[in-house]
Order: sequence, then C-alpha cells, then structure tokens
Amino acid sequence: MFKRILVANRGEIALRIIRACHDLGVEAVAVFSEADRSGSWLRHADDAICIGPPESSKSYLDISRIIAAAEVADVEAIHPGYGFLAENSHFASVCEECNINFIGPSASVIENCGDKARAKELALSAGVPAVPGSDGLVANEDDAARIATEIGYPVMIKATAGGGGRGMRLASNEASLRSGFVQASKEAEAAFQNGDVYLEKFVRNPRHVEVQILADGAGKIVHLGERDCSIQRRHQKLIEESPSPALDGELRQAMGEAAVAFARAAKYENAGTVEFLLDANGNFYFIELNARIQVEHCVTEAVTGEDLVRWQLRIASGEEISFQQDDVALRGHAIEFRINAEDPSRGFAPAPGKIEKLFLPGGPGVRVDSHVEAGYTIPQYYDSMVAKLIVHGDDREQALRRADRALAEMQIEGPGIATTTNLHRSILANAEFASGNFDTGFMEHFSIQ
Ligand code: MV4
Repeated sequence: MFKRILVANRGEIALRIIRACHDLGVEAVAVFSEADRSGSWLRHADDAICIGPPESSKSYLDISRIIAAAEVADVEAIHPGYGFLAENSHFASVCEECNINFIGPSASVIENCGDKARAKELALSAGVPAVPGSDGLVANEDDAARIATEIGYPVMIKATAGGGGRGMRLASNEASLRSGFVQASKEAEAAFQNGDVYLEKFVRNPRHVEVQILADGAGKIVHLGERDCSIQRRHQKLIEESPSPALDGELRQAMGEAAVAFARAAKYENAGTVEFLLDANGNFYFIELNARIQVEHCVTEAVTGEDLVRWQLRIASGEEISFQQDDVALRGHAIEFRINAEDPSRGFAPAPGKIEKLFLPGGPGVRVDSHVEAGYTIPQYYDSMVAKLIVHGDDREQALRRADRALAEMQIEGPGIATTTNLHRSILANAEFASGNFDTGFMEHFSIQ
C-alpha cells in the first residue's frame, strides 16, 4: 500500500478519500484553492497545499499546479475524485510520465472511453448491446440524413466527445436532423474542440441504470450490482438507488456480465461504471463508461458492504481483488439524495451562503457524506452539492421511510441558502416514485404537490 497520496479534489469527495486513506494507514495530502482555505476536509488531511485562486481553471483544473504540489508533498499517488481532472487522459499521462500513480485507469483507457463513438464500437465488438445507430462517426449532413432514414426517426445526434447529456440533439424529421447536425457539431467543436458526432435511434423514456465494476491488475473483474439514476433533472442526478426497482435477478446478471465484458475489452483497471439505457421492454443498451469513482458510489457500498474508495487505493497499489463474483451479495436497499444549495422554486438557481444552523441526520440506516459545518460559507465557484444523504433498509419501503425521517431532521440554513431537501420529501410523497415505476422523464412531469 502507498504511504502517502495527494487528494486532487475538494469538498465531500476529498473528505471521503481522506477517510479511506486513514482507514488504510495512508497519509493524505490535500490541495486547496484560496476559496477553500477554511474547508473542513483540510483539517482532516495530513498536510494541505494551496494551489491557486478560486477559479477551478487556476487551481483544481491546473495540471502543472497539481503536479507541483505532488512533487513538493512527495506522494506516491494522486486520487482525482470525480469531476475536475478525474477523466482527463492528459492528466493521467502526465502522472504516468512523472512516476506518480494515478488512482484510476490508464491514460489510454480514459482516452478510449472518453470517445463515446469509439467506446460504443468497443462494446459491440465485445458482444455488449448498444443502441442501433451509425457505425461510428457521421462525416457530413447528407450522410447523417441518409443514415437517419435507415435507422428511422426519431434519432439522437450525439457528440463523440460529449457524454452526460452534453452536445445531444433529438431529431424527428430530416429538417430538424440537418439543422441539429450542424448545431450539434458546432456546439461540440466549441465545447470539446472536437465536432465529431454520431447517430442513434431514440429510446423513448428510458431508465438510466449503471453497473459498478472493479477490475484489478491481474485481470480479475467483478460487478457490484447496479444503480438506478433515472431521477435526474437536465442530466443532473438527484436521487440514485440500488438495486434498481426495474431489474430482476436475471436482468441484473445479464447487465452485470455485459458490464464486465465491456471492461475486459477496454482493458479497464480500477473502479468504473458502465452506463446503460433500459427501455420499457427490458432491453438494455450500453451508452458510456465512467472512468472514475462516482458521486453515487455510496449506495453500492451500502448494499454490498464494500468500501469502493478503499478498493481504488488497493488496486492502484497493485493488490488483487480478494473476493469472487459469487461472493457479491446485495443486502437490502439503499437510496442517495443529493442535497444541493439550489432553489427548486427558482429553476434550481444556485443558492449558496453562510450556514448559520446545521443539523445532519443520523440513526439506523443513515449515512451523510458532507464537508459542511456551522459557520461555513458555501463558495459560489464550485458545484452546488453540499451533502449526500444515503439511507439503507432491509427493503425499499424501509429505506423510503428512513429517508423521509432523515430529510425531516436535516437542517442546512442561513441567509440566501436554499436546498433540495424539501424537494426530496415531495418526491418521496409521489405515488409513482413510491411504486418504483419511473423513468428519466420523471422530473419533467414532477411538480411540487
Ligand atoms: C439517449 C436517450 C435516448 N435515446 N440515447 C443522456 C445522457 C447521456 N449519457 C445519454 N442520454 C440519453 N441518451 C438514445 N439513443 C436518452 C438520454 C437521456 C437520459 C439518459 C440517462 C439519464 C437521463 C436522461 C435524460 C434524458 C435523456
């Protein structure tokens, strides 16, 4: 195991990584921007290095500053967390060149999976189902129109460098396809310096189901069940749960095996997530691979009893996975609620401020991952997520009751602060949500009763 690592992130995930380090007897060095000087996680780190001004581009996204901090701190490895540099293949390759262990897959795997059309071809070559569409990239507008007619409308136009819903367009006829093709590639060129797009048949009202995998350096790959992330708004997830209410044992096994087959074909190593769309008929389709630890990893931890960040560190340091696929048993039901400093009544506008009153829930089946404390000012520069509430019960019904109890206990208050806490309580009161019969369209129809 490493003696000392650098945590190249902030907030709750920085604290989560520091905790995993300390559970393993590993020293954790934090980096922070000038806006994060008073961050609680810095006090829990073994050392903390200022890397620049508040803007992410001059601190958490600045590769040379992070590498300089790693050299000064004399660490053996860097954990990137999620967001920021977590899926930046250039950053991973700089780490490789500097002999710093990047805690995640190799730079070439990140690069291959970051190209969605390439990842999809890899999936198909591994026998993993993907949404029918263009074979790879579409060269021009006329090709797009021809291929769309073959596929049949409606179709999705997707940026190959996109993902997570960025650079996507729906087209229902040739006119909207032609204009969408041009717009999507322009948008993708501006956002990712890569205007390449591909086409897919539109899957109506899918569920978003993703499979957690772990892969070690010896070639062992296991899956740890799925997460249903269908409750999201504008591609920002709000609620995630495991297991998915939509899966039975047979479908779970099929999707798990597909995820492992993809990971094997991609030569994946470390923790990763294979994303699928699941249609109303139980057909699943690969969409992308997330080459990082995800925000919602905690629901998988709750039902499997495994510490995923611990496994990231163990795998990166050369250890092998010590259990077999058959040893993975899913116990009970877990649901995560993202508590964001946003105002749902004002279009989810950021609503940061100084926390004057804070009470975080606890008790049986309740986990709260958060870096906030009373007196803390939520900075305006970063993601608005301030806490994650993860509830666990013997079954979904018990988890839902614990969720409502815990959300009622939660207090994050201060001038200007609004949070998603009460929105979650009204979602819990919705019959469709309670039944488990919902899809990615849920938040579009949902309004606070
Ligand atoms: C789709 C789709 C329907 N058909 N692809 C959005 C995020 C990106 N990862 C893939 N996404 C979608 N791709 C086809 N061919 C619908 C979505 C989609 C979606 C997917 C997952 C979770 C939430 C979503 C919300 C709207 C659309």
